Amino acid sequence: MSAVTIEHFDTQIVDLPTIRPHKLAMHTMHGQTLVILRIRCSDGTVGIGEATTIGGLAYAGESPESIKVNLDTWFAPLLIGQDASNVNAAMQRVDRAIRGNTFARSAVETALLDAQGKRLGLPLAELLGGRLRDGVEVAWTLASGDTAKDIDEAERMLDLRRHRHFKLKIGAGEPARDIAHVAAIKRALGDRASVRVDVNQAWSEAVAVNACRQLADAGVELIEQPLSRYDRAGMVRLSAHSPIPLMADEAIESVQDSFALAQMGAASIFALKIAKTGGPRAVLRTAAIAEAAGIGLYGGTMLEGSIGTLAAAHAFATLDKLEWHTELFGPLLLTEDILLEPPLYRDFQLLIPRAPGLGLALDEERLARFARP
Ligand code: MUC
Ligand code: MG
Repeated sequence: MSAVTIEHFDTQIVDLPTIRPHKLAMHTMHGQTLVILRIRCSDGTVGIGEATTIGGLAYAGESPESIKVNLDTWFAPLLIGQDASNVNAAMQRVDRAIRGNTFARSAVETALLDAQGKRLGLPLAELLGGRLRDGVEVAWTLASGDTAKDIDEAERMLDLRRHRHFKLKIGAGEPARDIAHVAAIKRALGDRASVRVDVNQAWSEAVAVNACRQLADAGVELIEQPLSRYDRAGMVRLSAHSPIPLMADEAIESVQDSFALAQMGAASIFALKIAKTGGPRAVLRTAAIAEAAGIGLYGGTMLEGSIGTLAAAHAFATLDKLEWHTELFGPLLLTEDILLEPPLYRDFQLLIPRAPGLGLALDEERLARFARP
């Protein structure tokens, strides 16, 4: 059998509206921008991948524009002509030639896996060893910036049986006001839902020491990335004192970061994100480190559209334990989907497709409408 080679990279930036503004500590989103990658192979298969970040350069070191330029300028020439059916060899070539750029890398790894799955007739989860669940439970983020609106939104999600875990974005305001906002929401929802908070690095250790206690008293079950991603020692001290667990998110920008954090005892839960570690295959290495260290797992998102969301879902479906569930709701924050059949959310879960590869088909007409010229 002659080798199947990688023939062409096609990249597009797509700007999609969101259902409402989404307020994080570092940025308020009024839309979301996806970078869509298609890798065409010599056997006619086309693998699809996505690289998506939040707020341009506000969240991470890659912007949609830099991702597109780097895919076109550096990743494509490195991989064109290479064996498309050996994802390990292709990603080893990337590892040897390219530093960082985990978002772009994630799109490439996803597209190569999608093509390979289509070629072999296997869904991505099966290509990664096999699914242990047919769906993953999905939390919703309340981030309208208004307490009453957030409570209404949570009630609607409970009625629809779409979400029963809520993550509240705080850190932009005064800590006392933020904590009152969280406590009011938890009081309104009671035992019908779990409430978690994401501070997105906004607090100092001195603020966080008191806030962790107050949030615990309010019934919050976990605190995500309260301190700067660089403050590992602060996270270790805070973890030792906090009555509720801390989760590392921005502090993990590579598989190596996750090892260092595990070794130090900086957090008892890790937010896994394919974009932060460089793809669905790479994110499982971070998961393995966490599992070995007794750290709980949470399936995180960079608020990707449907492609990145399904890529992550396939990977998370292969994990033994996913105690803290996922937040793979990105497509639900967008008013438009660029797939012919949007991902299926039912009974608090996102269902994992069973068709080969990612198990999705692009809606070319919709994609063309929202693609940046
Ligand atoms: C983050 O920091 O976790 C994930 C969900 C959400 O609302 O924001 C993102 C980013
Ligand atoms: Mg976070």
